Amino acid sequence: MLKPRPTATREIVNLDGIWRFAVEGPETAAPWSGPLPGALEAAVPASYNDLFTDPSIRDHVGWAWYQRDVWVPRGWAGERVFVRFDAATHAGRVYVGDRLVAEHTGGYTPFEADITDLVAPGAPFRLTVGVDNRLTNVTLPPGTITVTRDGRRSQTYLHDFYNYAGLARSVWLYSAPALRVEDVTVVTTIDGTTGVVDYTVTASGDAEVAVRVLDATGGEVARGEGAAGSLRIENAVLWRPGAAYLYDLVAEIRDGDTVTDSYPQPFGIRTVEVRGAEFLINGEPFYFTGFGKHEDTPVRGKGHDDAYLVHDFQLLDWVGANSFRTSHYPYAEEVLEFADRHGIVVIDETAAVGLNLAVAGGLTGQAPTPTFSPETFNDETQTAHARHLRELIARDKNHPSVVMWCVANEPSSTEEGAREYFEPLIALTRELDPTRPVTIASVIFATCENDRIADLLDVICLNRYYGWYLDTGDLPAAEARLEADLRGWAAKFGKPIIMSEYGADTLPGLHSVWDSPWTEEFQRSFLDMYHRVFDRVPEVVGEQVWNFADFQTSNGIHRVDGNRKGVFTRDRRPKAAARALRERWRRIGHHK
Ligand code: BDP
Repeated sequence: MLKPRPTATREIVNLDGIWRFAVEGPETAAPWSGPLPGALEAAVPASYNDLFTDPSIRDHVGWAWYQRDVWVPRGWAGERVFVRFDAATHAGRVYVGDRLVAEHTGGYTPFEADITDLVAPGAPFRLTVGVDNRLTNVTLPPGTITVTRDGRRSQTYLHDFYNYAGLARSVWLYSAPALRVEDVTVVTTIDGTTGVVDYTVTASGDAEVAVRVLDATGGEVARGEGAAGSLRIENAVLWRPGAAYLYDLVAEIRDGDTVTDSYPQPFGIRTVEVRGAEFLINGEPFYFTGFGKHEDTPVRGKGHDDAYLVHDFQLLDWVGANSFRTSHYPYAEEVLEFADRHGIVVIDETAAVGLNLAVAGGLTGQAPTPTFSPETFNDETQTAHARHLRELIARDKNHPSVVMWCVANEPSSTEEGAREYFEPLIALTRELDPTRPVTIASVIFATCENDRIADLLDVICLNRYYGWYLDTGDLPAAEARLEADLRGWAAKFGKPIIMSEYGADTLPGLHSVWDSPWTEEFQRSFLDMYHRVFDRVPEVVGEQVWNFADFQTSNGIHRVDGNRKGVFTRDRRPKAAARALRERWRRIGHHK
């Protein structure tokens, strides 16, 4: 699905701002048939939860409603009119006046509706959007709804971040011609000093399609006719980690000499390949440094914010990080575009986090009930998971920053049924995008001996907490375990290994002369220990600390105002470990 962009043939109106707001209740059963009741208003984009002081809103389980009036620009006569939601978490329902125009499940991918026949240029209409935050065994992420003893609905879940919901990303009204560019796919390879650009353009009907490639200065460097083809760019400037360079593929629909639709798709010329135990970008070994991140800030929850976007990338640069993982869901498209422009490498993950009932069994690794079964995660979950993969890859396939798909985080990959569940999904990922490696971030219970899916993956991503959840505070014991673990995977699979999570909760300002868990000194020593081990194991091709910043979670006795494994606090101040990472990562660069 194309991101709306203004062009000579398309216009766009941003609908962010203050919307009327109400949570579902007896008096809001049919809010689309009129103005929302009550006086609440909510900011878009933002999760609604932390905006309000009323705990029944923050912890609401079910539908919540947003509404505003929208004017259609009077110059849009003859154009198609679309309303586009960058995300509605976790499910959305859109009404124009009283009419349902779109329904979508999945809280982190966009959807849109053609509303041309329901609105008039130069006139207003009422736009109402419902968002549903309920998680079940067939949603991603999954969850369970229970009823408390006093009759309230309560949502529980197996993932370690707060179940923020709402319109956390932008909303757009845009116009496009009836006969228009609907999709663009760009795949690049390198032939000596020439960039080879294979493109496919999908139009909404029979159309005469042409493409032009513009370099970063806007100069034309290639052109082609037809909906698909291969273009050659001599002396191409490659997209490299830390040295981004973007071209635009301008897809045009023509009627004789007139361009009736035009859409610029940015892309970078680069290749990605796994060879032996190496991860290659443009044929050169790449070593990942950086973090697992979250979309999480005070007050906004998961609301996208351009100021935090810019600042987070400044901090990535300051600390010397060259990559991050979009743990544990697809991030706002603005984040990937920023990474494209600034040469940051991204591992792009679905919202499949929490497919693991063994976690509920504590550190035993034993699931109290089977994770994969008709009653738990089943065929319907798998179908939803496939849809999530399709939507993720459709949205993100053209980003040069995205170098790998992560199909899930910490599923119960050691249990019966795991292979049957994941094998088709991994195959689907490869079919949808044969150009990028595929991984899954593996849980600590999965060893190289008992894991049932690692052989299906290109890169072994390991989340490990030796010294924190296991051998708590005993770094020598943790060091031995970690090294044995890594060497086991390396010997058995011979594939590249990325430590996709390792970290220790740390309260800023807490100090000790000893390596005491929760202190700033411990976080440093913990990371130092992991780095010593990584440097001894050649198959390790990357390290992504858990987490970039502290983030909010549900209540729990092991969480102090959220998860505190951030190298930065939630308001982005560095803990002591940040400077140690900075020293190491600036020294390593892109190759260990
Ligand atoms: C891992 C999860 C991550 C958690 C982390 C932790 O992948 O989401 O936040 O552990 O416990 O299991 O800090």
